[in-house]
Amino acid sequence: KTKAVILDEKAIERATTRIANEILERNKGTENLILVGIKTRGVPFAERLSRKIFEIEGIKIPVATLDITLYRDDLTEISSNPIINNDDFNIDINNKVVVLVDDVIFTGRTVRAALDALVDKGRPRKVQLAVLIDRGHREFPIRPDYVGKNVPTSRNEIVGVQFEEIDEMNQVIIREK
Ligand code: 3GP
Ligand code: 5GP
Ligand code: MG
Repeated sequence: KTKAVILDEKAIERATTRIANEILERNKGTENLILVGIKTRGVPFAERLSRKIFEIEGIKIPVATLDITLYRDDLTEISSNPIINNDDFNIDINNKVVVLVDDVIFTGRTVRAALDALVDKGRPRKVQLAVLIDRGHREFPIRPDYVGKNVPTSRNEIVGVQFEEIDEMNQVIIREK
């Protein structure tokens, strides 16, 4: 059951605009920038950031995707081993500034696996991390560079991210497992 709406459509939009500006500010523009969305909902979020950067700078930033599957018993019990799935990643990341994008960061294991996959594909000049929601409970020394909202959660809560591209509405809710 839904306990609370933590971001409504407007708030998601504002956070996306802010992060797009922060990415541009931190990197002094768009040169060599690539966005890499982590499936599933990291991908529409990355596309929104790319669109927003286009609105601001008039430059199209490429969006690549990574498919990382979490082995787990059910939807809420993530286990310890995210694995990289397919390999349709055909974009040169050598000397690029790669911004990894995911909807939620929790333990950090998914991002760790994504970094593994990335360094197999080349040598990016630097890698940064953007997430819409940081729900805490990290199990690795990984910290996002850009955060839409920090949402302290208990372990038996779930952050529901809904993007209209997938879920036909835009909101972020918190609910009980
Ligand atoms: P996403 O792939 O769009 O990010 O991990 C698969 C999906 O399950 C995620 O969607 C996420 O929205 C949802 N999910 C909800 N709660 C959890 C959770 O506690 N852990 C993980 N790994 N996924 C969760
Ligand atoms: P981590 O590997 O950091 O534990 O989890 C990150 C991945 O699991 C992200 O891709 C994220 O979508 C998903 N995830 C973990 N916890 C949640 C959550 O509470 N809500 C949602 N929507 N996704 C979650
Ligand atoms: Mg995700």
